[in-house]
Amino acid sequence: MLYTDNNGRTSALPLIVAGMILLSLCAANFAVLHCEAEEMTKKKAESKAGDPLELTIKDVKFRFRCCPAGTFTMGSPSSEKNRDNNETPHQVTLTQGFWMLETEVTQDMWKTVMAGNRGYFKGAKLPVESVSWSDCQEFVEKLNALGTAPKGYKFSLPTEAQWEYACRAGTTGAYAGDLDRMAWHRYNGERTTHEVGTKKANAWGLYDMHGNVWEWCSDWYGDYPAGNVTDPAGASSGSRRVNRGGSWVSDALYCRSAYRYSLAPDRTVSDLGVRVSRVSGQ
Ligand SMILES: [Ca+2]
Repeated sequence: MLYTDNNGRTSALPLIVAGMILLSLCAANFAVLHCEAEEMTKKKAESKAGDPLELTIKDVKFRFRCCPAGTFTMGSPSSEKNRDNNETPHQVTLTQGFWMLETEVTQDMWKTVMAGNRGYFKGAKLPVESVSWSDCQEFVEKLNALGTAPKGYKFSLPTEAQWEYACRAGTTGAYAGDLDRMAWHRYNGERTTHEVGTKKANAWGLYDMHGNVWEWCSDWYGDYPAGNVTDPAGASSGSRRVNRGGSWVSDALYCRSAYRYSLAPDRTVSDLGVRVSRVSGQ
């Protein structure tokens, strides 16, 4: 659009000036992202289990904890009390480290990305719940579209194996520590969700992996493989997606590190939320 001044002359000057301002603003944004990218890359190379990484997305802080590449036993031993038959222990190797969100996704985080709140219980620091697996995929896609993950990284729902690896944080028992100190569950949860991060974290600094709300994983639910596996991503197809960790309404046995549950991907429940991870990949 051309500009006509008081003397009747036409000029593209305002447009040029506006363009220059816009370009300088974009350059500033790129600079911020560039710095973040360098910082993240540097941290990834040097990080050890539990190291923090903080992103600010539209003024809301997303804190992640480093889960380094490694091997662990997924599932439960036959000696574990209240175990289920679908928890066959097997060795899992994760060849890529990843960054797990320190807490469940809060309603604050959800609103920032999705422009609308979800949750039967309302509160900025409460975990989002009553979200379907499909809703959570949309959340991840929008989070990626914001461009806050540097080139070579993306946000994702954790795989079931990544989730259990992060939950255990090197432990091998039924829980990653003292359940009552770490989890809001049926007998201390007072029939509601609780603000994230108010119980004790596990050894890698992750809160509420046990209890508060169940967490969707990316996998289709299916039987575990017979032998040892590398970077498993669940069944190739199915009708239900995996949920992990138990909730404010769960008996303790459902909060076990190895316990597996699943629901149809369109289901929404007031004790089922989500946690995201940041992984390598385009
Ligand atoms: Ca949880």
